[in-house]
Amino acid sequence: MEHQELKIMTGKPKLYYFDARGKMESVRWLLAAVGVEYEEVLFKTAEDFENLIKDGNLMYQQVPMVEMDGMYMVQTRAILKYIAAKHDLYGKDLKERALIDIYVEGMRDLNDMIIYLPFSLPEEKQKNLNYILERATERFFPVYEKVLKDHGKNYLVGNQLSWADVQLLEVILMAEELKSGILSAFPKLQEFKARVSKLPRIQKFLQPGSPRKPPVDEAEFEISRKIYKIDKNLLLKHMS
Ligand SMILES: N[C@@H](CCC(=O)N[C@@H](CS)C(=O)NCC(=O)O)C(=O)O
Repeated sequence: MEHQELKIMTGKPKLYYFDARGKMESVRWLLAAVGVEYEEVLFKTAEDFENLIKDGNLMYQQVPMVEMDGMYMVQTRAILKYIAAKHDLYGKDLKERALIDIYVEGMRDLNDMIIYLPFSLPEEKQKNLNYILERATERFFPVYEKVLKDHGKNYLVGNQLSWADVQLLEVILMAEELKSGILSAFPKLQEFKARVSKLPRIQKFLQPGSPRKPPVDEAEFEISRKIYKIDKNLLLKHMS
């Protein structure tokens, strides 16, 4: 037992998820941005997931789970906040922290819509895609474009890299996968993307062969439906 505890305290963080982006991808991004190496337990079947639940460490019988610093951490936002705070990507005071939360929550709204797009009913998919593109270009991206333009700094908050910048680059790249020219009306975001992509740790994460996962394809979508036992009738009807 002592030996086991020591291993948990000193080992690399261990990420438990299925072999896809999903909710874990932002955790992968943030760990990459702070230069922390990690291991991944990537399960592939409903049985693997059930076994993980039987181990008893998934508080809500849900993943993502990250084994880190002697804790079995669940709930994506809690995990991300912990990493951001631990590695100084969470502002220098309460107001900066609130701003980072405000920006990140908007980005997560957009990020979640994109993650859930494959769960659309086939006949609703195009409509949902259009809805996401409209929200990205008319609601979310104008906010971050204006922030960067108004303060003229390189990063969103406090003139230094924060969790919000890492999350913004992640969601920009996801949105570009849906529509390549989506940043055409956002010059500040284009500059931001180029700048942050060049930070050495981020650049490394963007290279082929890194732990970054590809967009979900049909096969992965079917695997995830089986793992989490998502019924066909539960597919999203109207994203809006
Ligand atoms: N609020 C949780 C939601 C986690 C969640 O929905 N996880 C899914 C996989 S992405 C899951 O484990 N589903 C199985 C279940 O809910 O039984 C978080 O953000 O981490």
